[in-house]
Amino acid sequence: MAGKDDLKLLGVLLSPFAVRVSMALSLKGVSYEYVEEDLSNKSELLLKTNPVHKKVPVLIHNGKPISESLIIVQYVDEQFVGHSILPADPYERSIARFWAAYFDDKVFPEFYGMVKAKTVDEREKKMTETFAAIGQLEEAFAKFYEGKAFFGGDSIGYLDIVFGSCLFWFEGVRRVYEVEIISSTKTPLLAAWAQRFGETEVAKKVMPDADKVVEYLHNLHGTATK
Ligand SMILES: N[C@@H](CCC(=O)N[C@@H](CS)C(=O)NCC(=O)O)C(=O)O
Repeated sequence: MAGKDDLKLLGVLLSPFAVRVSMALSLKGVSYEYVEEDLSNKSELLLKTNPVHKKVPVLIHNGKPISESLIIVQYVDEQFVGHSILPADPYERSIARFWAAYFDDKVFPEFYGMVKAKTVDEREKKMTETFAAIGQLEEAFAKFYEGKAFFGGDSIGYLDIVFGSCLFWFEGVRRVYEVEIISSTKTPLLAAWAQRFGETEVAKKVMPDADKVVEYLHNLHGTATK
């Protein structure tokens, strides 16, 4: 199927949501055209293909747009042969979808609130909430996935893509704020998983450099890059 398909991905370099789609396409071995958007001046194509949210990522497959990263990754899995991303078992699939939604509804908003916080107090409040949310993920790993190399089992699956797409952000935040979102002391299972994930071919190929996050954070707060 790869080769016959016209695939265009609208993204921005630092968007973990766009990184998810790149990871899914890369796991499937599908080639695509990547188009970097300027979110301060959104393209007509973005506005036309995602008129409801006007956000990246958007995957345009043979002219048909799909938006929302969790949905796009599922689409890619269903549409292309090769590496399976979602678990085959319906119950396991539901568990993976539950934790993916949890990550996007709970973990990421707290984390991003911490990144954007304008005062130390606000940052600390958001940091506490982020740690609490991440703590739940550690428990989920222990309950559903302990003993496995990845959430997907022996190889990367849906949740690995969903959580793994944010690891470069966690690393950038660690360097700038000296805060470890995932650590071997508080979240040992996730820390070991993150290490394994970072060593995979897909992470090495697709994950942006944490230096870019460091640069972004310094620009955001008007501080100098160390
Ligand atoms: N739930 C969406 C989130 C996508 C999202 O927040 N994209 C950001 C970039 S990381 C965006 O396009 N923001 C532009 C805006 O809010 O106007 C997904 O999973 O795709």
